[in-house]
Amino acid sequence: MRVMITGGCGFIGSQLVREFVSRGDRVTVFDCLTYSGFKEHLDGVEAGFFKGDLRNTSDIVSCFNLSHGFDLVIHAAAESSVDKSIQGCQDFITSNIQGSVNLFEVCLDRNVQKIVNFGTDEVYGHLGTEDSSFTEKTPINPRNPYSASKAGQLMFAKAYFETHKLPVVNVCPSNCFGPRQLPEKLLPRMIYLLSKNKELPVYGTGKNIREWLFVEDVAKAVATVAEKGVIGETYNIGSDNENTNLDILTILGKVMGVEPVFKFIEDRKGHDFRYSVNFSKLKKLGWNPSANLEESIKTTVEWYRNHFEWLETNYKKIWA
Ligand code: TDX
Repeated sequence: MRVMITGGCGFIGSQLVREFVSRGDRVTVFDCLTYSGFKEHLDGVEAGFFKGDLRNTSDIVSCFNLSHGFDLVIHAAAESSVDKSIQGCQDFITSNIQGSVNLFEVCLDRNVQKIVNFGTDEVYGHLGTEDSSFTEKTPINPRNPYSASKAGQLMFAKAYFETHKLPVVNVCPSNCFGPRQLPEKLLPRMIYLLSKNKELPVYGTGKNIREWLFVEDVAKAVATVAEKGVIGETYNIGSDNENTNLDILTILGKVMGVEPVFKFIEDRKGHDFRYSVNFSKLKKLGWNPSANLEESIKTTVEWYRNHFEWLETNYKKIWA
């Protein structure tokens, strides 16, 4: 199959590229190499590359022309940092909403068979400790600029499916972690600081809960959805590994052999308390998460130890 993966030089995107290449697909990466895109994430991977920006429809059209079209498009490109979106959200609106709509238009025009569109669990808002997990029927209720932009993207996908019969299937994964994630996110940031024996800046009380999902499981879930997902539907992707931030950092410290020292700092504005996803709909397609939490954190730490220069350079750029 001819597969286009947007954001294929990013953290999740590059894992998707490895997954689909290993399945024998002909993959073309479309990426505009912002601060979160790295061509070296694809070293040794047999995939085509097109440098383009989803905000320019002409770039998307050129990519389609060069590759003589695509059967499947996986749309993983996104501005994805909640903290960054709180500082300013113009890029989130132009990339996640306008860029996605541009892509949908070209997919319609060029008769793509299927599009897997990335949402996120946080489009559903947040939960209290006792609430039941988000299902695909939970109303969309974003609470920060990033999740509002992803909710917009999801809404447009749904509207294009209803109005134009866009063959789109949506996925909403929980918090992903693994090799190649930028240290703007919790785990790689803390891997860096623990390596340097520094205190860990924890927002608020550290009692916020996330459902931790290994990136290799996400890629396999997307492959399942690409193959069997029903057009027009949304599938949550989760792991059942719910942990408070303090608990996940304690596990991380144990894996790294360092006792974490927490420094409780000012809370994130509008900090979502808990994300938890019910992914029984995806299980019915035959996918189950297979990663063991501690083992996959070990694999992740190992990768960062072997790529410490990359981690340090990006840590300094992001948290300067
Ligand atoms: O330095 C930190 N200290 C801290 O306490 C950072 C970076 C984070 N945190 C907390 C905030 C959250 O409760 O850790 C938790 C995880 O934070 P992030 O890694 O920023 O992720 P989150 O805000 O949960 O959003 C993520 O999950 C859904 C991703 O950023 C999104 O891209 C994804 O869609």
